[in-house]
Amino acid sequence: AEINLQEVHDLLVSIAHEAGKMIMSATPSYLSAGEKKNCSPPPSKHCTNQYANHLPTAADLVTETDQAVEAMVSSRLQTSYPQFSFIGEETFKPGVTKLTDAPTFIVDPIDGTTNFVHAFPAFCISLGFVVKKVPSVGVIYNPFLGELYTAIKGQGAYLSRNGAPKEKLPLKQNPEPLKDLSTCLVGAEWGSDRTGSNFALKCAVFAKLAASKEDGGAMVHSLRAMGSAALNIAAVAAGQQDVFWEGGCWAWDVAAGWCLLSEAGGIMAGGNPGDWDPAIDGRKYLAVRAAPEGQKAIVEEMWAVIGDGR
Ligand code: LIP
Repeated sequence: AEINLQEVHDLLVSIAHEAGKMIMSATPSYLSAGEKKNCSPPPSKHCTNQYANHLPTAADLVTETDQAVEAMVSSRLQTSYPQFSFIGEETFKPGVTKLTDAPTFIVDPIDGTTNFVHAFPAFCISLGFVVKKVPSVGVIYNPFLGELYTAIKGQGAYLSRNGAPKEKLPLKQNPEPLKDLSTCLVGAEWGSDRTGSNFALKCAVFAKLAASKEDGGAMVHSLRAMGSAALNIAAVAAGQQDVFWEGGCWAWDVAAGWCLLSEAGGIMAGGNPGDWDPAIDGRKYLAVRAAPEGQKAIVEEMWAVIGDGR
């Protein structure tokens, strides 16, 4: 039977508000936050998650609130849609959890956990719904700022602030063309993997983006690292950032934002369906905002800078 995406959307919005209350009433502490989220069960020394591909680090935080919110979300979804699949950051099992063509909820209970524990106001709940691996509903809610981003495939993307009437994304109704990288505000994240060649590569990309033309760089307007992939993608959908790049995102970081972005006229390059399964190590995402022209040129320019990091 045809899936009623509006009903799915309405449920996700209601869940996002409930999650927001849980998140805002929590008192997280970085002293008590645990590490190694993507290693479950937590190994004693080394991360056994073959897909995470890194040793556990103190930059990969998880709190009791992440786990409690995911439990609430999965139980509400299970009650309403027992026939649909569920992938959640906190219950993902490496090598076992698979993204299939089945209708699937993909959930990050708190995206930007590091910000959450430090009370930096850029964290959110990210609720995606994908059908045949195509992002079909996206709901992202930042409870601190009261910002609710929503999208349904084919029906546009929207932002509502503190319950005010929703505004269509991108917020600028006539987005300017994208000239070249030197005129872009670029979101790029440090991520939690700070080891070896992967880390060196990230640093090299950041340096190339920021450096002056004389020094062989792209000299972008500036770099931002907001600390939440979902909010980064939402910002690109809104037209507040021109580009977002992060190597190493997981399906739950991007599923909801991807729907917003496509509906707002932006594009997600390098992560076409089939290449974004959490069990595939092809987790490279490049988001570019809506633009009457220049989108493709920016993708090419970014790939040239990123090189092997793609
Ligand atoms: C985080 C991301 C952040 C990224 C980190 C991490 P979490 O999600 O959204 O942008 O750099 O690697 O994945 O762990 O807070 O849900």
